[in-house]
Amino acid sequence: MAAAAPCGVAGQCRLQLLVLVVAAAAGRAAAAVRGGMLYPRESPSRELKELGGIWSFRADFSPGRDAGFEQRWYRQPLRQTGPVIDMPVPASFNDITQDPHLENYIGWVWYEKEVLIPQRWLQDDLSTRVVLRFGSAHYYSIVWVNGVQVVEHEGGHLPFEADISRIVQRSPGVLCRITVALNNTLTPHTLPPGSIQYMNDRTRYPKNYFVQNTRFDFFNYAGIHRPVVLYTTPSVYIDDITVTTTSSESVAMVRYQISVVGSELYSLSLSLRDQEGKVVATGDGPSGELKVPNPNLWWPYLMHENPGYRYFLEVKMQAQASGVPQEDIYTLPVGIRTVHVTSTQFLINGKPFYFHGVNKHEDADIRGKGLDWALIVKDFNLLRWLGANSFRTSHYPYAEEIMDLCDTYGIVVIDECPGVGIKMPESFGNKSLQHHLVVMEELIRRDKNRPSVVMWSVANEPASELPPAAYYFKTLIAHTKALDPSRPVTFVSDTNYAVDHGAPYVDVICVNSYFSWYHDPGHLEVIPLQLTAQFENWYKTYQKPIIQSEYGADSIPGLHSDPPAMFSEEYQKAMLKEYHSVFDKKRKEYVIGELIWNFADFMTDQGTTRVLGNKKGIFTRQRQPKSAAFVLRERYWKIANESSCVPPIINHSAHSTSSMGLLTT
Ligand code: BDP
Repeated sequence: MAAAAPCGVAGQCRLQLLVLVVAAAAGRAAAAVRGGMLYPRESPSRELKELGGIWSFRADFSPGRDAGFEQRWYRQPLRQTGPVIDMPVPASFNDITQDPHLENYIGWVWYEKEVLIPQRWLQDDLSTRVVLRFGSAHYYSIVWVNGVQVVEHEGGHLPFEADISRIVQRSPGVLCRITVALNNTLTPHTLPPGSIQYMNDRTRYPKNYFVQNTRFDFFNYAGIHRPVVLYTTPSVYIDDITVTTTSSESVAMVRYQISVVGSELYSLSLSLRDQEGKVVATGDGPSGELKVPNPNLWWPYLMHENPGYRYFLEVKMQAQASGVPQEDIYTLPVGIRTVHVTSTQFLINGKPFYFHGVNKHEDADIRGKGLDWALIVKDFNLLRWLGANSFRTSHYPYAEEIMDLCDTYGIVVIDECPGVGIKMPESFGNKSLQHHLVVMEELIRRDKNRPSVVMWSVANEPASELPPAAYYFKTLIAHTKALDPSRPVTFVSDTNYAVDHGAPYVDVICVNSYFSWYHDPGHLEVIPLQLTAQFENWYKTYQKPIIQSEYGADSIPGLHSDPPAMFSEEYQKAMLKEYHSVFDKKRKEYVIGELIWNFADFMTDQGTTRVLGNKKGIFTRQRQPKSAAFVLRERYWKIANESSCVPPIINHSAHSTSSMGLLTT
């Protein structure tokens, strides 16, 4: 990815100007995360205002990319410091205009929105708390409200927020100006890592030319990617809720822990309602257990006729703040389910679960990685059409709105953090590790209560053959387990089983392989031998269950060749069939899942192996099926039918959308 020159001085200086802010901030961010990050939900005590739509936008093309800071663009409306363009939120900014410089821009961009705060939020002096929350922004964000800095956050893909009550209460009735400065520069210590390379050979590159190098295979889209909201709570409020569940046949226990901020003097009462609204258990106090007789368990899609069953835990807090009574109510959906791993199986509610699913990306035309409801619902319809019961959030946490639908539909998730492309030795040092620990804290804080999340993945294809990977993964996985003892932990490896320093610490072996594609291209006949050896070697070494976490082949839709040749639809299908025959043998033993790479074609950096992106999708980027989608559909429904514990859940009657409707009710 190339960009305009950042400054007219020596290379080292330019590097500092662009990268230092992010690098310094990365160092600062290495503290444990504090407080909760409950998804903003309306309740009798909480209001919500969405700030999506058109924001003002400017990319800072100044030589050092630092004009915005030098001229303090946050102190006045953005339009007063230079030209602005309209920018949709949520969306990546890269593909919105026709300007290739913006598409490939690296450095600081500025967003701004002016909002009117409802008068009633400001009336009763500080008893209403006003919070500004970003679902995610990529990569490094600094936010000001009315020119006052309110929050700084490192990392895309995860939410952050700021209490802005005091600032907005200072000037009731006037527009409140939200300014965001966002930097997409990646360093060896960010997640994902990257590096800026200056091209100093003046015979080959223009003055001040630089590129950003990454070691991952998707376009580094940037922007405000997820919803921005303002929400209220009382000044004494429910800050966090943690729920874990256990169950036997006839009774389940829902263990809870609640934190309240703003006062020491409060009372808490809880009621757990079923889907009919009937109260099935009650409790009180900041921690305890709720006993649920004859529970409806949360089951994965296709494992039960009523998958994704969720109860609703209503938490009510009452307190006095400066003599004024305060009440806060938050309702958390709760799925009751257990997860266990044995040396050969993955058990959900005590029953063997086989992952037949996909790897995805948040990626689409125009909006890049921006949240898009139409796309989200379409993707869930395709997943269920396919008979997929699971996916991995390759290679970063997905939007909370997506995770909600996984909980609702019973789509099982391997929740991956943005630890992708960790290849440079310096990315295994302490600085990177500290940041990685914080990112896991943020991810677990966000997703810990989600029944769909059955395993954490701390990384994808790191250079785990490097000796420092041993300490790195030992520490990272131990930290993750300490934060959440209820879920297994993995990372996804493409390293040889004999030299992988991280594998000893995982609960499940997740392995990627591209036999007949990156290895022995064109030779489908090698797959059975090589894949069998892959499984046997890993199992012999670790006696842990194995998921084939990626396998795939690019195909250009409409390109045909018989006998199958690479990039044709026939080749993608033939590759699938070869892999499947081995899976079918090994799933009787210890292989517990298969996740195709990839659900849909997606955008990448330009390169000689990419044709407008990665084409390993079984759907196109526009979500039309390639031939391989039908092969996989046939297979997934067959597996589901074989292993289903309840007979008539599957109507396998091909293509009608109405049959799909029946399946999901
Ligand atoms: C795997 C990576 C994935 C790539 C895929 C590919 O995990 O991100 O997109 O290869 O090359 O190694 O298609």
